[in-house]
Amino acid sequence: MIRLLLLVVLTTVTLAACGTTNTGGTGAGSGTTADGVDRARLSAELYFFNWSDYIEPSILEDFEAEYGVRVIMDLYDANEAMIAKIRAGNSGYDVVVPSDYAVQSMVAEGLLAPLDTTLLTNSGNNDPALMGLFFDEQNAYSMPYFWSTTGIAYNTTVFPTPPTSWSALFDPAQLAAISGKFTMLDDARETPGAALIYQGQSVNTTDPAALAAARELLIAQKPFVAAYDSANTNLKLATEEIVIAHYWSGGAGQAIVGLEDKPGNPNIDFTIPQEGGVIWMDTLAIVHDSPNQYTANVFINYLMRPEVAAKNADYVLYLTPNQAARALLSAETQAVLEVIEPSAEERERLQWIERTGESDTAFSQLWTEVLAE
Ligand code: N2P
Repeated sequence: MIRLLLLVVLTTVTLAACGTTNTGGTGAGSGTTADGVDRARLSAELYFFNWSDYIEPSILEDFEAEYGVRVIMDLYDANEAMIAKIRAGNSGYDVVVPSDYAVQSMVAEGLLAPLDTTLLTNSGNNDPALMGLFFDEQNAYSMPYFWSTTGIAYNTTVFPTPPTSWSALFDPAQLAAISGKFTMLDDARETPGAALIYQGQSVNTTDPAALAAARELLIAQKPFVAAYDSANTNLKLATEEIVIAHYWSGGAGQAIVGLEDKPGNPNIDFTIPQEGGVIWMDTLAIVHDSPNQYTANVFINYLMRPEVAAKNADYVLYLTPNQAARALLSAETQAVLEVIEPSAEERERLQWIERTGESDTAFSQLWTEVLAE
């Protein structure tokens, strides 16, 4: 009985306290609403620099309808291109989507602003196993957005048995048959990385001999490559302009299902070769000289709402780190995830790309040399 009474008293006190807090929060002078957002502090516009095919288009309209903030989005297809613009200063961008190693580089160069964790009330929806990763252990600068792997996407009518080795893309004897019918990513870390993995090296080695061997392999491959392309591999696979590609698993998912403006093709599949592949995490981060940091935090928090993250993942088809969103995914997405989510056995063969030193010079130099050949 005493216990029960105590419970009643405690409940009453708690409710009273909540009431006071709520009244205070929405009180005079402040534009704060029940969601904790102070409308008076929001900017009219927010500039979002994102990878292509990487957000469900109506999400930006929904955000504008709810908060009155117009989001202007520009696209990029490589971390290095994005970083170069931010490094130059006054880019005008507020929110960017750097991958793991790019977060490391941008933090080291002072290119990111710390997040305001008091505004990121939805961050607890993320899988704890995908928070605090090596590139930002406190998530002081970045929130997980999508993750996936890099391996080989292929057309099952041309490859009834899945390619098991990167030799499918690097062995000259196998390349003749697919000459002009395959693409490699246009990426200073991923593409040398695939060559290094094929040669049994770490994707992060800066050993000059290993890098020279990777460069030679890429140069020998180049006459057979249809294009270095990170933007339209999904489309080219779906239309069967190419039959195999060095690609991201989520992009393969997009090639299967299609996007708003790109068709799908059920014959596309994805595999991690026996030598291994890359695992990566793309993140939401705020540019150091963003004039709209409050709005940027509100936008990042919005994208971490379970129903928004689920809508996004249903379209984008990469793997969402948002645990609360997973149960909300469509049956079609769940089926595609079976194809693109690495198995436990595949996970053991995956490597993270890490920052190797100032500006990753060894890799940018190697990649420039390959492109110049
Ligand atoms: C969007 C895919 C970007 C993934 N096209 C690269 N980490």
